[in-house]
Amino acid sequence: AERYNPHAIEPKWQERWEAEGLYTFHEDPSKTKFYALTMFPYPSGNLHIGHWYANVAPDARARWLRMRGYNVLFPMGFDAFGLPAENAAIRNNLNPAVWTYSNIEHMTGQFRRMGTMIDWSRKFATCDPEYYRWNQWFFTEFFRRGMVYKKDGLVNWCPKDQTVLANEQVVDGACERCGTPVERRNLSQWYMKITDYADELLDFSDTDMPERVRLMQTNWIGKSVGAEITFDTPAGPETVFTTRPDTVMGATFLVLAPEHPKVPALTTEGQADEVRAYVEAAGRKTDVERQQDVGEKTGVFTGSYATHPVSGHQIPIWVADYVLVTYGTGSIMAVPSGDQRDLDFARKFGLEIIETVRPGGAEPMDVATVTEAYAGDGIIVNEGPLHGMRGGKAHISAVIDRLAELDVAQAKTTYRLRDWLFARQRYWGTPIPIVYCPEHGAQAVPDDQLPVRLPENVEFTPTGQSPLKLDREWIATTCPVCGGPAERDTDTMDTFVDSSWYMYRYLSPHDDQHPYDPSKANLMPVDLYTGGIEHAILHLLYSRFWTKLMRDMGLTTLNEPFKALRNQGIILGPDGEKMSKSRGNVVDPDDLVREYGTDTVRAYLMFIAPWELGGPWDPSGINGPAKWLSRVWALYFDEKVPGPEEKVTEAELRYAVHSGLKKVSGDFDRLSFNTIIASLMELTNTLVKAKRSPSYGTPAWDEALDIFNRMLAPVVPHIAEEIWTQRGGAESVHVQPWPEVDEAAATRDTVTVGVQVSGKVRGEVEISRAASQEEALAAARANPDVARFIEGKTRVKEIYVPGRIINIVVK
Ligand code: ANZ
Repeated sequence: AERYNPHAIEPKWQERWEAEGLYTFHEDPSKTKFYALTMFPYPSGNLHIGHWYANVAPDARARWLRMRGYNVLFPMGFDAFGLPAENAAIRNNLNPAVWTYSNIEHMTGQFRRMGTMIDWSRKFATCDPEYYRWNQWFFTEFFRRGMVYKKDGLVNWCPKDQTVLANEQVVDGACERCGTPVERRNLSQWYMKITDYADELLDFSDTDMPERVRLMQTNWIGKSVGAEITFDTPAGPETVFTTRPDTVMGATFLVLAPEHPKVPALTTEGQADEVRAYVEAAGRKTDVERQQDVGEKTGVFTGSYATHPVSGHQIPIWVADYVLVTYGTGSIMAVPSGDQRDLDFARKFGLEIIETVRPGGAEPMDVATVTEAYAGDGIIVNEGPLHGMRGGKAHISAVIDRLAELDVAQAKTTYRLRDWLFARQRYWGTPIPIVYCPEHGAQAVPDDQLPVRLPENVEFTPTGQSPLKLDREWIATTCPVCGGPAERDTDTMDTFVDSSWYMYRYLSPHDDQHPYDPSKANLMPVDLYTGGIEHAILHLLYSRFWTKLMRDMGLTTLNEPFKALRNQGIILGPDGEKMSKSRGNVVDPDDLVREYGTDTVRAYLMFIAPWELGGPWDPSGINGPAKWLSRVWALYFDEKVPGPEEKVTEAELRYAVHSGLKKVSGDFDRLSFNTIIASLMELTNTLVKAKRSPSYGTPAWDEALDIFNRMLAPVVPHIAEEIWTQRGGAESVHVQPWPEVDEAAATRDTVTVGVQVSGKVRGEVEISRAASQEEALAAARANPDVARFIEGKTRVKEIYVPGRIINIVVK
């Protein structure tokens, strides 16, 4: 027989599947829909091994669900706006659109060679005007509803990419994309009111997300329940935010962030030089450096004092960079006995320490020597209005009520989350559909003028300044209110806008009346969304937010776009490091496909590691799956080869097949892909043995080949299809039902059965519950206790009552 040659069969099947529209999704009310979605790639030029890793296993699972009778929607597109296209354009002096669309073309070909069941009729790129038109439509709707607004403020600026960044795009003080330290600039920018949804975004009850993702989003939103307390200072009243108003009696000084606007007014002449030098030095540090707990606390006294609102004592006002201007009110009441940072600071600068909350039964705090602040629960020990009340984070509401009666504090909830700054000073994005009229101010571009298209004939400047700024012809327009001359906004939208709602677009990718056809709403939510953990905050938070906006506009009834989310791990280079061109440890999937074929690469990527963990690439490891598929091929197509006889019984074969099937189904359900491949390999071994056993050629053997063929289909679709067809399958294996588990055959529990010879009990045998009559009798005859009584006699009748008794009648 022919040897397994993936290169002969894989392109053939890929073409045929496509020509026959095998994977085109059609709505079918008789089936349950399943929307499986993998995060769409950026069209950087090539699919790398990470894309394969992220896509192959979800594809196998989508195929499995389809065989199980679900109507599976499995689309793909391209997240096509963004800086790399623009940078490439500047380098090579070619339009970003040309670069982007040629990359999309190439990567679509690569996806096809991956042999996925993607429905390509739904493909789109977010840089298509037919797509970004709806970004603009959403923008104008939000603008009318007051959900987007423009405001001046300190923003993050990347000097390399020459654009502002959202807070979410600043990682450790540097640009998420290029790693350049981010500067602060005062600019007028567009924001989206994500903070209106902060509380709702903390509620995950309608979306099943991994704990880690929920935690990251929760921390990002950073809800703090506490109070505001106002202190009188020489520069006017100063309000602080505190989560521990119960410790107010222990507040022995105030601390202002170096950028706090009251700092100059509070600085006395004698302290002026020192304060100025300190503020300047702080400006050179990033927020992260400033918040790190390591290192000595630094700070400087302003020379002024505030009045404690309860005790009336004068307490010093300091400036220190561990207080951030961007959080709360930019100032704190410092409580050294309750907060470690404040204690370290007080110790260093010799400031007063007053015990506040004492745990039950404990000795009073020795404020002269204490080095550890007490942040837990207890009793408030200070003389005054809070004396004897319970203190600690869980007990602040009674304290706030008490302090509110005295007009000292009021309840306040603070969030770390800021509104989403989503304007970018770059070219390759969705133009913001706003025009500025000298008479009527900022006006949304009317619907019938959308899309506002990006101009195509533009000059790119090497400084990276947006060509939109230079294109006077494009900028000049008319006011939708008065028709007089007006100018277009030259900013473009953050690309995270594009990915915030793209999952809806796949439902009706060519709709030119709506962002998506409302009659397809029943196809949402995405039942399983898969992608990298790097999107835990940005993309996922924004898309959850967007769905809530759409819900409040009546465009969906859903609270969440994703019913469930799962993250895959990362495939590292053989050196255990992240793959990168500069390290030279990159594995190219195209090379692997050329050498081994797609099915082998697919199987290896599922086998290499637990999918959610990932791990280093082992170059020799791929030989395992390659050999496996050759054995599978030989199993079906080679003649029965002579060799040592094996003893796989029909019952054992059926047990192996059905228990394996049951295990693989469970593993698909749990997304445990590596164990699926392991089970299939193990089952192959049993089948190879069975081929040289008495079970060969029996009904159990035929059943095994049929079931195993279907089990292969989701994982290695090409070889499975070839086997299926050569075995006479008329329709594709990929439209066959997933086999049913025969529960009885899948359980190995054995029974002990008594054996009678001519009515007298002579012994007992242990056999499988699923054993056939033939197998049960064979076991009985082989039992030495029984054999003695039948030796040399003629067996006239043999009866097996399954699971109960065997009777052999002899003469
Ligand atoms: C007094 C106090 C006593 C505090 C105590 C804590 C413990 P979270 O939970 O993160 O919201 N804080 C407030 N604004 C700040 C700023 N701009 N920069 C740095 N720290 C700031 O933290 C809230 C607590 O962090 C607030 O409660 C405040 O210190 C500090 F035993 O006030 B606390």
